[in-house]
Amino acid sequence: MRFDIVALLPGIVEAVASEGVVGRACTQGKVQVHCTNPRDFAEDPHHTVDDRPYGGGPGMVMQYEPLARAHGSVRKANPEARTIALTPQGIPFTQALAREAAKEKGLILIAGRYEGIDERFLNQQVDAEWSVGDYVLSGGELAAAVVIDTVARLLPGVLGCAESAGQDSFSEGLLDCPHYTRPEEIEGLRVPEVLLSGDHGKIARWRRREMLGRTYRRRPDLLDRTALSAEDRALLDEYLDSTSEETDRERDD
Ligand code: 9WO
Repeated sequence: MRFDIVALLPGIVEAVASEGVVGRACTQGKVQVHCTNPRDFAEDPHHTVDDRPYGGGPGMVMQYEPLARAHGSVRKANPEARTIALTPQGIPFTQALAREAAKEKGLILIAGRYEGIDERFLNQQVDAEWSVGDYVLSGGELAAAVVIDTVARLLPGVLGCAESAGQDSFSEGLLDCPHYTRPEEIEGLRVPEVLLSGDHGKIARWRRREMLGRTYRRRPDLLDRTALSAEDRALLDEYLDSTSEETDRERDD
């Protein structure tokens, strides 16, 4: 899958493409990440890409033409790609959206800067706007990096079997269970005995119960969208009977 990123600070995105899971996927040829700087498509001597907002107000706005020329250039190299602008005004980028995006031949990601992108570019050249959270970053590059990492992990062969197992919980709309590793005890804190039992059925049941309970306590909104089986309901009831809200809240504070 080819990702093209139109960004004024490509180094932020290139860092993601050269390290870890995405870096390995690029080395293996499973993923291609190409950055294009709209400043290279500004035709004035100063390579201007922004200007003052009509109507007044603080800051600068990214101009239509350098973005459109850069976009036109990457579309030639990634013709079947959808074009996504990363903005605080976008629809929430979720695991479900990432799964859909992983089916695409390619993605063109527009990472703006300054106070915004000329609305005419968003209306004319962009298929969708995505937000990675309800906050304003200094630019869209970090958001583009989040999208690339999340989508790349879902592509066939990018993650090993063991790694991809970890995808399951969120793909079901649940938070993950707690994880522990050696030593068995540290500062008087022990690993839950069930995880040392070797009873894989009990361990799976414990993990499922923790996933359901933590999701209920920390992200009830996710549970609202998840149909629970009778077994899940029973596990959730067990969790709620055996833990106090305060304990969970303390963990979250
Ligand atoms: C800047 C700003 C400052 C004060 C009040 C409102 C404001 N909005 C913006 C703004 O949207 N700036 C953007 C910078 C222009 C597009 C790229 N930038 C950006 C993208 N900031 N944050 C994001 C982003 C993208 C995806 N998900 C979350 C945030």
